[in-house]
Amino acid sequence: MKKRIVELVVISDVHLGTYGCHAKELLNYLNSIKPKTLILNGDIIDIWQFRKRYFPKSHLKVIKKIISFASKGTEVIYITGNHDEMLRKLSDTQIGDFRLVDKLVLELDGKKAWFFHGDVFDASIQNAKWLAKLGGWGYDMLILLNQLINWFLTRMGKEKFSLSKKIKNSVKKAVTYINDFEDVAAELAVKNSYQYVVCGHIHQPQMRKYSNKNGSCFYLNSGDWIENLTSLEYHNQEWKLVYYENELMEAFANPTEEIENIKIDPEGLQASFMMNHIHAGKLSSNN
Ligand SMILES: [Mn+2]
Repeated sequence: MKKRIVELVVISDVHLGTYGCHAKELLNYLNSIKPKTLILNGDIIDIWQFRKRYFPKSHLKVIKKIISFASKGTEVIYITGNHDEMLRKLSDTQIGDFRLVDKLVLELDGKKAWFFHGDVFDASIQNAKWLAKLGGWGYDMLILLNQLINWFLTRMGKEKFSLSKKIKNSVKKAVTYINDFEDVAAELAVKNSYQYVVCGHIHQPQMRKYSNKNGSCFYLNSGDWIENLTSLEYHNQEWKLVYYENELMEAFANPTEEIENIKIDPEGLQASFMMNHIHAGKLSSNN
């Protein structure tokens, strides 16, 4: 099976370590591509909700796959999000082909592209509180409940449905918030003369042109791997919003692939984050 070579791939909001995360599908997708640069635009590992009882093998495999990309010549850039904000204390670290940053500007065929997660707008956009908990405990439980409902629905021969999408679409506030988020990001990009602004955070895949009296830009959002299963790909001077397609990508699954040789123990991972905080002398009193 031939892997697709892609210049630049952006994924965000994977939320590894939560029930809603579609790690298997993400792994199939990652196995189907060969990116020159991979941008992880925030909320990849959900450190907020980290619990040692839930971190399945498939989630570890995603981490292993990312490490394997970095060791085989893919430039991997991890941009921090709010669910992995603990990593912000380690920002601007570089280990080989792996880089950790809070934001990033790249030049793509003479055009400036601005990448950041997007939670920076939470304080300034009205109604943000409503969705600020996106990926939080309640949301994860909602996804779990939804999986249960869908299990029954499928058994009864009925179609699946998405509880959270239904809630999001019916709550006007949520729709307004998404529009506001997109406009605020795009407006800021125009102001700073960026041609592309690429965010995550709101779990709403998007690719659209924005214009105001000062100019225009393209607003892009890589979506998430909880509900939408999407990524952004830039290749041959063109952006594409890619939706996961099981028929196309599950052929890349590698069931014999073993992860035994890589030791990531969630407890140890958490401990090492703590150690880093202590070493940096930045452990705040409230966590
Ligand atoms: Mn986020």
